[in-house]
Amino acid sequence: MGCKVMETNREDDIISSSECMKYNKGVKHLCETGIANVPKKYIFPVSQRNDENEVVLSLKLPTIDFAELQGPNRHNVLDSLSEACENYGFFQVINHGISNDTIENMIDVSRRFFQQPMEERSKYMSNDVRAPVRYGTSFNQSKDSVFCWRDFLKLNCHSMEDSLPHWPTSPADFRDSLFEYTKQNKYLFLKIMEAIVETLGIVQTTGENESDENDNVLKDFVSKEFENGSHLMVINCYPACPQPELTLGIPPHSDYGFLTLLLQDEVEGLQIQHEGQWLTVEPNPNSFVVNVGDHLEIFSNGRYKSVLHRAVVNAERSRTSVASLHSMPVTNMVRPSPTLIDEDNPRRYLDTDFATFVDFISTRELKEKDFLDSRKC
Ligand SMILES: O=C(O)CCC(=O)C(=O)O
Repeated sequence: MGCKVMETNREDDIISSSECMKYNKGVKHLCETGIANVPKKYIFPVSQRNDENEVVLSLKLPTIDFAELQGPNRHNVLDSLSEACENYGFFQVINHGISNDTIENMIDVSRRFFQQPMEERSKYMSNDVRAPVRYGTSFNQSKDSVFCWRDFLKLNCHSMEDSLPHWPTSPADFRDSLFEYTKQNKYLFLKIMEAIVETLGIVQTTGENESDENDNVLKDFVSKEFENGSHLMVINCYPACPQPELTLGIPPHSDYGFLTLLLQDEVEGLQIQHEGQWLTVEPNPNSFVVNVGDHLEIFSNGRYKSVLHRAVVNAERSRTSVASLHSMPVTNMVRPSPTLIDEDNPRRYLDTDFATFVDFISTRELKEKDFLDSRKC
């Protein structure tokens, strides 16, 4: 995996190839070798760090009660959903119907995966961004000049028949826990998408009194577009860091898909950019943090915004999060919905497909919303 030898005259800045190898094994491995300071490779320029002197405010995200969304109060919840997607690009979903056991098992088995010896974890190391399972570190380790303080396991989850045989078999309960979680996560995504499509008003429904019929029209639309959609799970491990103020767990980025459903443990770390300020999202047990991805921004012709977010690390506790990124099938073209384009609202984005995105990330160090910016008309 690539690791740049810095072109500099200062000897102490030259990163030897053996050090590169060490960094490519990830931060978990680095911590296991025992370190007191953050190596240079992980030190972000001051302008990109979490400013120690700035008071970072906590944010309670807009809350969407999934149970209420299914009941007579749906109309009001849809208003809140639409407002959250427009103004924050983020919301949290409570009463989502995924059992505590499924969620606890998911976090627990993720932690246990990363606690295994390096030989077990490294079986899944790969340079290939299309690999069905990929263990790695940083954001994009073959391109990043500064590494971030994160290891990850990325798993393809669609289709399940094709993906599951590639998933790790250790810990022994890994596949079963993931299978259950993935199934329920996909169902939740489809139901939230039905609500989002309804808020966008892009599906011709028949009027409020014929709600069963409306339900079916929405379900059919969402199932046709997303049932066979891509589903990538990213299990993130952010080990405790001796000098957290010098580095980041993940640098500012937006997600490529329609929606990301994020499950996080009780350790704080996620920050979102809101009105030019970084705000820390307070973890809320048993809820999902959901964010608008680039594809939904394109599909909604810019009405809903994919928002920059990042993760910071801390000196005391390791943090685990599980991001599930959902979109249309990888062979589909994503484009602004024709119903959202007219003279007053011209098309704002070019058509884009998954292959274009993969080419984009494979050829450069991805920064902030570079990809989406490249798709603007
Ligand atoms: O761990 C987090 O809170 C954020 C994860 C994330 O942004 C990602 O996996 O893309």
